[in-house]
Amino acid sequence: MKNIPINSLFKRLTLVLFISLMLAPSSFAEDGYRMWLRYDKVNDNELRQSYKDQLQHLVLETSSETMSATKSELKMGLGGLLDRPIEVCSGINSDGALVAGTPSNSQIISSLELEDALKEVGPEGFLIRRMDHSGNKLTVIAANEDIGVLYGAFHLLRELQTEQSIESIDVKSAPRVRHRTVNHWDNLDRLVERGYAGLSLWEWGTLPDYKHPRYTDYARFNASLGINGTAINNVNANPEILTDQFLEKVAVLADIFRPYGIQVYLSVFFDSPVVLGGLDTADPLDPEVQEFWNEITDKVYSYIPDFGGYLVKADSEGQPGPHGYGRDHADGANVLARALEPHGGLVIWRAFVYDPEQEDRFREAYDEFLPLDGRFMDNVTVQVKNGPIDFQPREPFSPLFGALPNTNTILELQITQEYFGFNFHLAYKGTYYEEVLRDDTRVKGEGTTVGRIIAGEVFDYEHTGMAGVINPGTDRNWTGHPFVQSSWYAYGRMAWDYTLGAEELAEEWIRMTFSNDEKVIEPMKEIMMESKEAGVNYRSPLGLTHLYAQGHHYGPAPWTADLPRADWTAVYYHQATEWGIGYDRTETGSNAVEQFHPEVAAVFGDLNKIPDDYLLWFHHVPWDHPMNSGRILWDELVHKYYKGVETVRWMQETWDSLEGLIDQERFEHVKALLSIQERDAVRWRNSCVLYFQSFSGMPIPEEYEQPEHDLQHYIELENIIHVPDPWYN
Ligand code: GCW
Repeated sequence: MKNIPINSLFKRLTLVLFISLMLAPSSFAEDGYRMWLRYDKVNDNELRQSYKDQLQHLVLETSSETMSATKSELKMGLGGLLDRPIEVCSGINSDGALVAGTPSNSQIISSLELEDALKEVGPEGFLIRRMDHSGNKLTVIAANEDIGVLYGAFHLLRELQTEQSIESIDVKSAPRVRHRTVNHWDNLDRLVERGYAGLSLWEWGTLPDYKHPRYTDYARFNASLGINGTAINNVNANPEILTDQFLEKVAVLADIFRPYGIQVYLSVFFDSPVVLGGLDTADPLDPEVQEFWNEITDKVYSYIPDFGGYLVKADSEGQPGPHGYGRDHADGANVLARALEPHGGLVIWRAFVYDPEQEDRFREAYDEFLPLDGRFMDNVTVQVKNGPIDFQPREPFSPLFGALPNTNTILELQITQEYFGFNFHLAYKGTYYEEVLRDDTRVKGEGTTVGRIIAGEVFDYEHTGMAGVINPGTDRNWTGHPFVQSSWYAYGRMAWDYTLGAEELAEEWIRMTFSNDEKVIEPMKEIMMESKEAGVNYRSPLGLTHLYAQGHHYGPAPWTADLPRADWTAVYYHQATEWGIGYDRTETGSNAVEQFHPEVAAVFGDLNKIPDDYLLWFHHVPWDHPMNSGRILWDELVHKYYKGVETVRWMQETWDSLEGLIDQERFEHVKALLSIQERDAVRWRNSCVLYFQSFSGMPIPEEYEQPEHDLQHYIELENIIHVPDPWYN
């Protein structure tokens, strides 16, 4: 080796090191694992300094499990955001203390005379304030219970993550509904029904011994939104979940979630008394069946003392239920409710039912549940899916909201993208949730929104709540498509406060998950806000619905006709003929419109009043029906389908403008997914337009790009390519 002077060798090595650092992938590759709790350093130096001055040390006087979780979150969050470790002290040293606690666990908090304000926030709410204390300026997070302190800590961290001034912060926050749950459709073999993000999070094989760190992170993400319950297994339930083998494992998950205020619920199989108990019936009125449920429930509580309760899908899509024994849903729910009652547990009974005998699937849930109002025990709540058919990209609100004054009723929403392009398409559902929550049922006059009903502001519900069907799995970013995280986020925040808007939540999420740079926020927010409607337009505009290929629910198949059940076909939903299209749910048809309050029915039922978005949900109209735009129905339909594709192309261009402004990993991931989405949107559009054209016989106006292939090509495509990833076929 040549004799190189040490100085020059050092320079060369430094250069090599510098170049390799520039070229090497960052050791902090942004893979999305941290979701919205990234806690990266606040970029704005001045703001960071002001946070540092105001939050110099942390005072936390106790160490319950929840307070320890609070402490570790604040240490991690503030350490990252302020780029320096935060000192934890037992008392106030100087200006700039952050004091967190309850009047009973903190002497400082109890000396601050916050009792009156705390009375207003209940067991889970919190206050955040800047206050003076013996000449020192403090930031205070105060609550009645430890869990409120944890929620307050997440709130304060969010203020910093979104770069808000906390100089004169004054927050009073309490959840508007009691049960803010997420539902997993995870099977015990770890496949996730409608999952699209890998295998189930729950490693049954290594539980109860190995506590995967992911379980704690999962709890943190949920708690940061105020989620307080999780049903961890599929509603198409495997009875085995109630065996000791599984309960021992579930108990470990419950232990991990408990400090984060999250109760575990289990989905149960209605015929468990037969399958597990060896009885020859699961008749809910049989005393032996009652005894079975009492005993097994006592056992569940011996493993999990704060167990939340049972979630049940019964007499629905092949699941057994009380109807099999000549009983009704109330009988079925009450046998479980009686078993849970001594333990304070809840039955969450789903209203997702439909019957092949029923002429119009739309009507079924309402027709079955309405006569049962008032017959469910107090510790039962009926979980109503939105909308009345399923989780379609657009549905009118379910008429059950407002129709059950004497039955606790909660709203079920879908976060996983079963009908929105799986993990391949970008579809922020915050706008969808906002629509539903603000829909006006009119049952007690104007402003009787779905949100107010499920919050118990209209009827005296004891168990209020919302449930979100989430899909996280073993994918590093939890949700498959990075933007599914945003729907989870919006859902959780709206479950806490149904009055929050989709747009402000989109912005919060972007700031926390991607960047506080306005150059990122505005375009990304626009993409998110347009994305749901784009999905509606290229799949099923103007109130069309359920045009999916059967089974997987991904690609288009409006031609699906021959299936064992009519209500599984697409032709059942669109009813296209040479004369026209749409499902007549007015008096001349199934009259499902009568299930709504008369003021709502008067709008949905009237061709002149119904908004375009719902037209074909309720009316069968001719192809030349005049629309609000001045176009005839056929032209409007074509226009919407093309608009859907155009919006996706606009989303692609807008996304491209973000290159260099966000991390390259997620930039490229989403860019690739958007190109899949564009390809699929074109396929949807062409399939539907060509298929409906075979009835209308009308042309696709010349100004539009004409479909590349004929209808037959798209029909055959259904048999070749179901979904981009054969895993989901
Ligand atoms: O939309 C349908 C889904 C099923 C699901 C069902 C339900 C869990 O296609 O996969 O089953 O809804 O909500 O029970």
